[in-house]
Amino acid sequence: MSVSELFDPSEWMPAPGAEDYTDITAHVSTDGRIARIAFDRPEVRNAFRPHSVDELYRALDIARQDPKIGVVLLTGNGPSPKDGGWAFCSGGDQRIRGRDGYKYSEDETAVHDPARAGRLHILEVQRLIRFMPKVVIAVVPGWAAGGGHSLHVVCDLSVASAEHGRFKQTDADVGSFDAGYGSAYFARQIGQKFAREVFFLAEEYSAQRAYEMGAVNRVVPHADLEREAIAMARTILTKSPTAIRMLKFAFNAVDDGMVGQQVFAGEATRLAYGTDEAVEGRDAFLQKRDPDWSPYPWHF
Ligand code: S0N
Repeated sequence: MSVSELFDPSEWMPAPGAEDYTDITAHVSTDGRIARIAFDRPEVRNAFRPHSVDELYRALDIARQDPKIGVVLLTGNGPSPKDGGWAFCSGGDQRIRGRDGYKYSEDETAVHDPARAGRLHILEVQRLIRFMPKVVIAVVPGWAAGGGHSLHVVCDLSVASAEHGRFKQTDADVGSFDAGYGSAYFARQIGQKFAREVFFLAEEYSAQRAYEMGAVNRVVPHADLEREAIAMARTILTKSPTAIRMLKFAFNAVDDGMVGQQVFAGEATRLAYGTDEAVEGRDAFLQKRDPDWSPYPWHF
Protein backbone atom coordinates (compact mmCIF):
# COMPACT_ATOMS: atom_id res chain seq x y z
CA MET A 1 0.00 0.00 0.00
CA SER A 2 1.33 3.45 -0.89
CA VAL A 3 1.58 5.89 2.00
CA SER A 4 2.15 8.95 -0.18
CA GLU A 5 1.78 9.80 -3.86
CA LEU A 6 5.57 10.19 -4.13
CA PHE A 7 6.32 6.95 -2.25
CA ASP A 8 7.64 4.11 -4.39
CA PRO A 9 6.66 0.87 -2.60
CA SER A 10 9.27 -1.11 -4.55
CA GLU A 11 12.04 0.84 -2.75
CA TRP A 12 10.89 0.34 0.84
CA MET A 13 9.87 -2.10 3.53
CA PRO A 14 8.35 -1.26 6.95
CA ALA A 15 10.86 -0.20 9.61
CA PRO A 16 10.96 -2.08 12.94
CA GLY A 17 7.94 -1.06 15.03
CA ALA A 18 6.35 0.82 12.14
CA GLU A 19 2.99 -0.89 12.59
CA ASP A 20 2.51 0.91 15.93
CA TYR A 21 2.82 4.45 14.54
CA THR A 22 -0.29 6.56 13.98
CA ASP A 23 1.16 10.01 13.16
CA ILE A 24 4.20 9.06 11.11
CA THR A 25 5.27 6.30 8.75
CA ALA A 26 8.70 4.68 8.93
CA HIS A 27 10.39 2.56 6.29
CA VAL A 28 13.83 1.25 5.44
CA SER A 29 15.09 0.70 1.91
CA THR A 30 15.01 -2.90 0.69
CA ASP A 31 18.78 -3.14 1.26
CA GLY A 32 18.36 -1.73 4.79
CA ARG A 33 20.71 1.24 4.28
CA ILE A 34 18.33 4.23 4.04
CA ALA A 35 15.50 5.16 6.41
CA ARG A 36 12.41 7.05 5.25
CA ILE A 37 10.49 8.71 8.08
CA ALA A 38 7.45 10.79 7.19
CA PHE A 39 4.87 12.90 8.96
CA ASP A 40 1.51 11.35 8.19
CA ARG A 41 -1.08 14.01 9.05
CA PRO A 42 -1.54 15.55 5.61
CA GLU A 43 -5.03 16.89 6.47
CA VAL A 44 -3.35 19.43 8.82
CA ARG A 45 -0.30 20.05 6.59
CA ASN A 46 1.60 17.48 8.68
CA ALA A 47 1.46 19.51 11.89
CA PHE A 48 2.89 17.60 14.84
CA ARG A 49 1.33 16.97 18.23
CA PRO A 50 3.28 15.58 21.23
CA HIS A 51 2.36 12.03 20.23
CA SER A 52 3.76 12.67 16.72
CA VAL A 53 6.98 13.94 18.27
CA ASP A 54 7.23 10.84 20.50
CA GLU A 55 6.92 8.64 17.42
CA LEU A 56 9.32 10.72 15.39
CA TYR A 57 11.93 10.59 18.13
CA ARG A 58 11.53 6.81 18.45
CA ALA A 59 11.81 6.20 14.68
CA LEU A 60 14.86 8.46 14.37
CA ASP A 61 16.54 6.81 17.35
CA ILE A 62 15.95 3.35 15.87
CA ALA A 63 17.57 4.58 12.64
CA ARG A 64 20.43 6.11 14.65
CA GLN A 65 21.16 2.80 16.32
CA ASP A 66 20.93 0.69 13.16
CA PRO A 67 24.52 0.13 11.97
CA LYS A 68 23.41 -0.51 8.38
CA ILE A 69 21.61 2.81 8.00
CA GLY A 70 23.75 5.70 6.80
CA VAL A 71 21.14 8.19 5.60
CA VAL A 72 17.71 9.21 6.87
CA LEU A 73 15.12 10.87 4.64
CA LEU A 74 12.70 13.01 6.64
CA THR A 75 9.59 13.98 4.71
CA GLY A 76 5.83 14.46 4.80
CA ASN A 77 3.24 12.21 3.21
CA GLY A 78 0.64 13.68 0.92
CA PRO A 79 -1.30 15.11 -0.64
CA SER A 80 -4.03 16.15 1.79
CA PRO A 81 -7.23 14.20 1.14
CA LYS A 82 -9.15 17.40 1.97
CA ASP A 83 -7.75 19.81 -0.60
CA GLY A 84 -4.81 18.17 -2.37
CA GLY A 85 -2.26 20.41 -0.59
CA TRP A 86 1.28 19.18 0.06
CA ALA A 87 3.37 19.67 3.19
CA PHE A 88 6.68 18.66 4.68
CA CYS A 89 5.52 19.87 8.09
CA SER A 90 3.63 22.91 9.42
CA GLY A 91 5.08 22.75 12.93
CA GLY A 92 3.27 22.43 16.23
CA ASP A 93 -0.44 21.62 16.05
CA GLN A 94 -1.94 24.93 17.14
CA ARG A 95 -5.24 23.32 18.14
CA ILE A 96 -3.63 21.71 21.18
CA ARG A 97 -1.18 24.41 22.19
CA GLY A 98 -1.67 25.25 25.84
CA ARG A 99 -0.12 27.89 28.05
CA ASP A 100 2.79 25.65 28.97
CA GLY A 101 3.37 23.83 25.69
CA TYR A 102 1.60 21.28 23.54
CA LYS A 103 -0.93 18.88 25.07
CA TYR A 104 -1.48 15.20 24.44
CA SER A 105 -5.23 15.63 24.27
CA GLU A 106 -7.39 17.97 22.21
CA ASP A 107 -9.81 18.08 25.15
CA GLU A 108 -8.80 21.17 27.16
CA THR A 109 -10.75 19.89 30.17
CA ALA A 110 -9.14 16.45 30.20
CA VAL A 111 -7.04 15.58 33.25
CA HIS A 112 -3.50 15.35 32.00
CA ASP A 113 -0.68 13.35 33.46
CA PRO A 114 1.45 16.25 34.80
CA ALA A 115 4.58 14.44 33.73
CA ARG A 116 3.32 14.53 30.14
CA ALA A 117 1.78 18.01 30.11
CA GLY A 118 3.05 21.02 28.22
CA ARG A 119 5.60 19.40 25.96
CA LEU A 120 7.96 21.18 23.58
CA HIS A 121 10.07 18.17 22.86
CA ILE A 122 10.43 18.81 19.14
CA LEU A 123 13.63 20.46 20.37
CA GLU A 124 14.82 17.00 21.51
CA VAL A 125 14.16 15.76 17.98
CA GLN A 126 16.19 18.67 16.62
CA ARG A 127 19.12 17.65 18.83
CA LEU A 128 18.79 14.01 17.79
CA ILE A 129 19.00 15.01 14.12
CA ARG A 130 21.88 17.34 14.88
CA PHE A 131 23.94 14.79 16.79
CA MET A 132 23.13 11.53 15.05
CA PRO A 133 26.21 10.31 13.18
CA LYS A 134 24.27 9.84 9.96
CA VAL A 135 23.18 12.23 7.24
CA VAL A 136 19.59 13.45 7.55
CA ILE A 137 18.00 14.85 4.39
CA ALA A 138 14.83 16.96 4.54
CA VAL A 139 12.70 15.96 1.56
CA VAL A 140 10.26 18.86 1.19
CA PRO A 141 7.22 18.06 -0.98
CA GLY A 142 5.17 21.08 0.14
CA TRP A 143 4.93 23.50 3.05
CA ALA A 144 7.78 23.78 5.54
CA ALA A 145 6.30 26.24 8.04
CA GLY A 146 6.90 27.22 11.68
CA GLY A 147 8.48 24.34 13.58
CA GLY A 148 8.45 22.40 10.28
CA HIS A 149 10.67 25.08 8.78
CA SER A 150 13.04 24.67 11.75
CA LEU A 151 13.18 20.92 11.18
CA HIS A 152 14.31 21.38 7.58
CA VAL A 153 16.90 23.90 8.82
CA VAL A 154 18.40 21.42 11.27
CA CYS A 155 18.62 18.61 8.69
CA ASP A 156 21.99 18.21 7.01
CA LEU A 157 20.64 18.69 3.49
CA SER A 158 17.33 19.82 1.99
CA VAL A 159 15.80 18.92 -1.36
CA ALA A 160 12.49 20.51 -2.37
CA SER A 161 9.68 20.10 -4.87
CA ALA A 162 9.89 22.77 -7.58
CA GLU A 163 6.11 22.97 -7.92
CA HIS A 164 4.88 22.59 -4.33
CA GLY A 165 7.85 23.29 -2.04
CA ARG A 166 7.06 26.40 0.02
CA PHE A 167 8.78 27.90 3.00
CA LYS A 168 7.43 30.25 5.64
CA GLN A 169 8.56 30.99 9.15
CA THR A 170 5.26 31.69 10.91
CA ASP A 171 6.58 31.65 14.47
CA ALA A 172 6.11 35.37 15.05
CA ASP A 173 2.59 35.20 13.58
CA VAL A 174 1.46 32.73 16.22
CA GLY A 175 3.42 34.03 19.24
CA SER A 176 6.06 31.33 19.08
CA PHE A 177 9.80 31.46 18.60
CA ASP A 178 12.49 28.93 17.89
CA ALA A 179 15.39 30.84 19.37
CA GLY A 180 17.92 28.05 18.83
CA TYR A 181 18.81 26.10 15.72
CA GLY A 182 15.66 27.24 13.87
CA SER A 183 16.81 30.87 13.90
CA ALA A 184 20.44 31.27 15.00
CA TYR A 185 21.72 28.28 13.03
CA PHE A 186 19.52 29.33 10.09
CA ALA A 187 21.33 32.68 10.10
CA ARG A 188 24.64 30.79 9.99
CA GLN A 189 23.36 29.01 6.89
CA ILE A 190 21.94 31.87 4.84
CA GLY A 191 23.27 35.00 6.55
CA GLN A 192 21.81 37.38 9.09
CA LYS A 193 19.90 39.67 6.72
CA PHE A 194 18.00 36.88 4.97
CA ALA A 195 17.34 34.98 8.20
CA ARG A 196 15.97 38.07 9.92
CA GLU A 197 13.78 38.79 6.89
CA VAL A 198 12.35 35.25 6.93
CA PHE A 199 11.44 35.53 10.62
CA PHE A 200 10.47 39.20 10.88
CA LEU A 201 8.35 39.39 7.72
CA ALA A 202 7.06 35.79 7.79
CA GLU A 203 6.50 35.84 4.04
CA GLU A 204 6.15 32.87 1.75
CA TYR A 205 9.18 31.69 -0.26
CA SER A 206 9.14 29.34 -3.22
CA ALA A 207 11.58 26.45 -3.37
CA GLN A 208 13.52 28.35 -6.04
CA ARG A 209 13.79 31.44 -3.83
CA ALA A 210 14.88 29.28 -0.88
CA TYR A 211 17.54 27.75 -3.14
CA GLU A 212 18.75 31.21 -4.16
CA MET A 213 19.05 32.19 -0.49
CA GLY A 214 21.11 29.08 0.23
CA ALA A 215 18.42 27.45 2.38
CA VAL A 216 17.92 24.46 0.08
CA ASN A 217 20.44 22.25 -1.72
CA ARG A 218 18.34 21.13 -4.68
CA VAL A 219 15.01 21.94 -6.31
CA VAL A 220 13.62 19.14 -8.46
CA PRO A 221 10.37 18.36 -10.27
CA HIS A 222 7.75 17.19 -7.82
CA ALA A 223 7.39 13.73 -9.36
CA ASP A 224 11.16 13.17 -9.06
CA LEU A 225 11.52 14.38 -5.46
CA GLU A 226 11.90 11.09 -3.61
CA ARG A 227 13.90 9.55 -6.48
CA GLU A 228 16.36 12.43 -6.25
CA ALA A 229 16.57 12.13 -2.45
CA ILE A 230 17.27 8.40 -2.75
CA ALA A 231 19.94 9.12 -5.38
CA MET A 232 21.60 11.64 -3.04
CA ALA A 233 21.48 9.07 -0.24
CA ARG A 234 22.99 6.41 -2.50
CA THR A 235 25.88 8.76 -3.37
CA ILE A 236 26.53 9.44 0.32
CA LEU A 237 26.48 5.69 1.00
CA THR A 238 29.44 5.23 -1.38
CA LYS A 239 31.59 7.29 1.07
CA SER A 240 33.54 6.30 4.15
CA PRO A 241 31.13 6.15 7.14
CA THR A 242 33.85 7.39 9.48
CA ALA A 243 34.72 10.30 7.20
CA ILE A 244 31.06 11.34 6.89
CA ARG A 245 30.55 11.07 10.67
CA MET A 246 33.66 13.11 11.48
CA LEU A 247 32.74 15.70 8.85
CA LYS A 248 29.20 16.11 10.20
CA PHE A 249 30.50 16.61 13.71
CA ALA A 250 33.22 18.97 12.47
CA PHE A 251 30.61 21.09 10.68
CA ASN A 252 28.54 21.12 13.88
CA ALA A 253 31.36 21.74 16.36
CA VAL A 254 32.06 25.33 15.40
CA ASP A 255 28.49 26.33 16.34
CA ASP A 256 27.85 23.92 19.21
CA GLY A 257 30.36 25.15 21.79
CA MET A 258 31.70 22.64 24.26
CA VAL A 259 28.90 20.18 23.45
CA GLY A 260 30.05 20.20 19.83
CA GLN A 261 33.62 19.69 20.94
CA GLN A 262 32.49 16.83 23.20
CA VAL A 263 30.63 15.06 20.39
CA PHE A 264 33.54 15.47 17.96
CA ALA A 265 36.05 14.44 20.63
CA GLY A 266 34.00 11.36 21.53
CA GLU A 267 34.39 10.14 17.97
CA ALA A 268 38.09 10.98 18.04
CA THR A 269 38.48 8.98 21.25
CA ARG A 270 36.69 6.04 19.66
CA LEU A 271 39.13 6.18 16.74
CA ALA A 272 42.08 6.41 19.13
CA TYR A 273 40.88 3.30 20.97
CA GLY A 274 41.57 1.40 17.75
CA THR A 275 45.30 2.18 17.83
CA ASP A 276 48.03 -0.09 19.24
CA GLU A 277 49.08 2.84 21.41
CA ALA A 278 45.72 2.97 23.21
CA VAL A 279 45.63 -0.81 23.50
CA GLU A 280 49.06 -0.64 25.21
CA GLY A 281 47.65 1.85 27.77
CA ARG A 282 44.72 -0.43 28.56
CA ASP A 283 46.83 -3.59 28.71
CA ALA A 284 49.47 -1.97 30.95
CA PHE A 285 46.75 -1.02 33.45
CA LEU A 286 45.16 -4.48 33.41
CA GLN A 287 48.59 -6.16 33.70
CA LYS A 288 49.64 -3.82 36.55
CA ARG A 289 52.80 -2.61 34.78
CA ASP A 290 54.09 0.70 33.41
CA PRO A 291 53.00 1.35 29.82
CA ASP A 292 55.69 1.12 27.14
CA TRP A 293 55.12 4.08 24.84
CA SER A 294 58.48 3.69 23.09
CA PRO A 295 57.07 2.38 19.76
CA TYR A 296 54.84 5.45 19.43
CA PRO A 297 56.49 8.62 18.13
CA TRP A 298 55.61 12.20 19.06
CA HIS A 299 54.29 12.93 15.55
CA PHE A 300 54.91 16.33 14.00
C1 S0N B 1 1.31 25.90 6.50
C2 S0N B 1 0.36 26.95 5.99
C3 S0N B 1 1.11 28.20 5.52
C4 S0N B 1 -0.41 26.33 4.81
O1 S0N B 1 -1.39 27.22 4.32
P1 S0N B 1 -2.55 26.65 3.35
O2 S0N B 1 -1.94 25.86 2.26
O3 S0N B 1 -3.38 27.84 2.97
O4 S0N B 1 -3.41 25.61 4.23
P2 S0N B 1 -4.42 25.90 5.43
O5 S0N B 1 -5.81 26.02 4.89
O6 S0N B 1 -3.95 27.00 6.29
O7 S0N B 1 -4.28 24.53 6.25
C5 S0N B 1 -4.95 23.36 5.87
C6 S0N B 1 -5.52 22.75 7.11
O8 S0N B 1 -4.44 22.41 7.97
C7 S0N B 1 -4.59 23.03 9.25
N1 S0N B 1 -3.27 23.38 9.77
C8 S0N B 1 -2.21 23.81 9.09
N2 S0N B 1 -1.17 24.02 9.90
C9 S0N B 1 -1.59 23.68 11.14
C10 S0N B 1 -0.97 23.69 12.41
N3 S0N B 1 0.32 24.03 12.58
N4 S0N B 1 -1.70 23.30 13.46
C11 S0N B 1 -2.98 22.90 13.32
N5 S0N B 1 -3.62 22.88 12.13
C12 S0N B 1 -2.93 23.27 11.06
C13 S0N B 1 -5.40 24.27 8.93
O9 S0N B 1 -6.04 24.76 10.09
C14 S0N B 1 -6.38 23.72 7.91
O10 S0N B 1 -7.36 22.98 8.57
P3 S0N B 1 -8.92 23.06 8.13
O11 S0N B 1 -8.95 22.43 6.77
O12 S0N B 1 -9.63 22.26 9.17
O13 S0N B 1 -9.25 24.51 8.11
C15 S0N B 1 -0.69 27.35 7.06
O14 S0N B 1 -1.54 26.27 7.32
C16 S0N B 1 -0.07 27.80 8.33
O15 S0N B 1 0.38 28.92 8.44
N6 S0N B 1 -0.07 26.91 9.35
C17 S0N B 1 0.36 27.23 10.68
C18 S0N B 1 1.88 27.21 10.76
C19 S0N B 1 2.30 27.55 12.17
O16 S0N B 1 2.13 28.66 12.61
N7 S0N B 1 2.84 26.57 12.92
C20 S0N B 1 3.22 26.70 14.28
C21 S0N B 1 4.51 27.51 14.42
N8 S0N B 1 5.15 27.23 15.67
C22 S0N B 1 5.72 26.05 15.87
O17 S0N B 1 5.71 25.10 15.11
C23 S0N B 1 6.45 26.03 17.10
C24 S0N B 1 6.64 24.68 17.63
C25 S0N B 1 7.99 24.54 18.04
O18 S0N B 1 8.53 23.66 17.47
C26 S0N B 1 8.75 25.36 19.02
C27 S0N B 1 10.09 25.17 18.87
C28 S0N B 1 10.94 25.85 19.64
C29 S0N B 1 10.52 26.70 20.63
C30 S0N B 1 9.20 26.92 20.78
C31 S0N B 1 8.28 26.26 20.01
C32 S0N B 1 6.90 26.61 20.35
O19 S0N B 1 6.01 25.89 20.11
O20 S0N B 1 6.66 27.63 20.87
